[in-house]
Amino acid sequence: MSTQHKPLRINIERLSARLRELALVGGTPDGGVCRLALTRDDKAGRDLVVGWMQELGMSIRVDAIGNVIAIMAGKSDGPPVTMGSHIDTVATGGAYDGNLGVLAGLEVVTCLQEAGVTPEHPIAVGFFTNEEGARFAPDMMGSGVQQGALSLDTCLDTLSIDGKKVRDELAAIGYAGEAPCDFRARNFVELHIEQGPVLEQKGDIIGAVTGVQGISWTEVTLHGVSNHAGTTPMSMRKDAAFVAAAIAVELRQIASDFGPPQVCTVGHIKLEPNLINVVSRKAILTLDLRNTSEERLQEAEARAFAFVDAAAAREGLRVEKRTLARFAPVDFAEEIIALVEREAAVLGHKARRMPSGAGHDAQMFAPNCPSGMIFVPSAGGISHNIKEHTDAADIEVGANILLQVILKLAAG
Ligand code: HGY
Ligand code: MN
Ligand code: MN
Repeated sequence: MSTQHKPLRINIERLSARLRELALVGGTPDGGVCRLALTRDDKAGRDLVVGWMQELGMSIRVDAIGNVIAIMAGKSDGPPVTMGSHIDTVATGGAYDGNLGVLAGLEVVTCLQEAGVTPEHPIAVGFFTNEEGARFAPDMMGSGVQQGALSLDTCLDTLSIDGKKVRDELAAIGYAGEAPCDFRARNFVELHIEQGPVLEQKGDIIGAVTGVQGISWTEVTLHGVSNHAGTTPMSMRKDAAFVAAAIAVELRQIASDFGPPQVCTVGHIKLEPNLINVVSRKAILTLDLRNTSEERLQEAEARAFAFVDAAAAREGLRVEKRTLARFAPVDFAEEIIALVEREAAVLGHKARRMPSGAGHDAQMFAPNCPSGMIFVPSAGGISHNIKEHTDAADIEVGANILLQVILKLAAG
């Protein structure tokens, strides 16, 4: 690796301009971003980022689940030191969740090329299909298939919440790639917004992420009997909406009884026929349980599922449960966590060690190579919300630490 006289730094104006340009793809009138996985907007976002990868002369591989990996050659061959994240968003998304990790990776490569730096090991930047899991469950689908945690065929046959198959939507946007889903990295480092309040509340700018908490997603379908809201005595009802609401209340109680870091969310409830004067014959709801402890997560699941069965039985409902996602907690590599801390210190910042409450593509790489994440603050701790924001000054610090971490890892 050639020597440098002045330290390399990222160009925050260029990175910010690209974040703004990508945020316009799937931009919503209220200033948010809706770029759900495998939609036309996702295709447009993918095409834009692939164009930037091509401008950098990177070799690009698209695999059978639509993951895109761009590679900058090193002096030697072998698995690349890899950065990346996702560019699909939830429906009420912002400009930074996922997008920052991908575009900061391209910014790092741009800096190295401008400085004439040829790394010993190849460097890659990737974006992974359907990280959010909002349209197709589970989340981290693309990176999970690529890194061996999920089955390609099962995922390709997965139906979206709007009744479409992954394989068909992938083909429709032209990202059903030829490459096998077998990419392996030498290291994986993901820059991401925290999406929570910790860094901001503690007055820190950098998080050295220690791992990702366990995630349990379940779809519950309750079958009742529709009936007249005015004439049906309460004792005769088989009311799916009532039990769905009771489950949502119980999940809040579980989180309260367990205490942090246990979180429980009912984010989706669909009623049929969903009319003011009809007792619901059907309710479909989703349970999202998370904890940094696998043991406590299993305890929370057991209590939640027992409540679902008992509440349904009391109301005389038939119940079906379907697992949508189940990932155990993941620890990141101490060598990467420590490297993030060191490079943050060199730049004058103390990195706070902290777990991630959100799932990330990095957790899929962790079993296969030393992996880690760098967090930057989310204003107000807000994410999955159109008001998601991170100051450019904080992004600049995080991206410069990513640059230095990658320089060290790629130097071998
Ligand atoms: O749900 C999550 O944790 C991530 O946003 N996919
Ligand atoms: Mn994300
Ligand atoms: Mn997200």
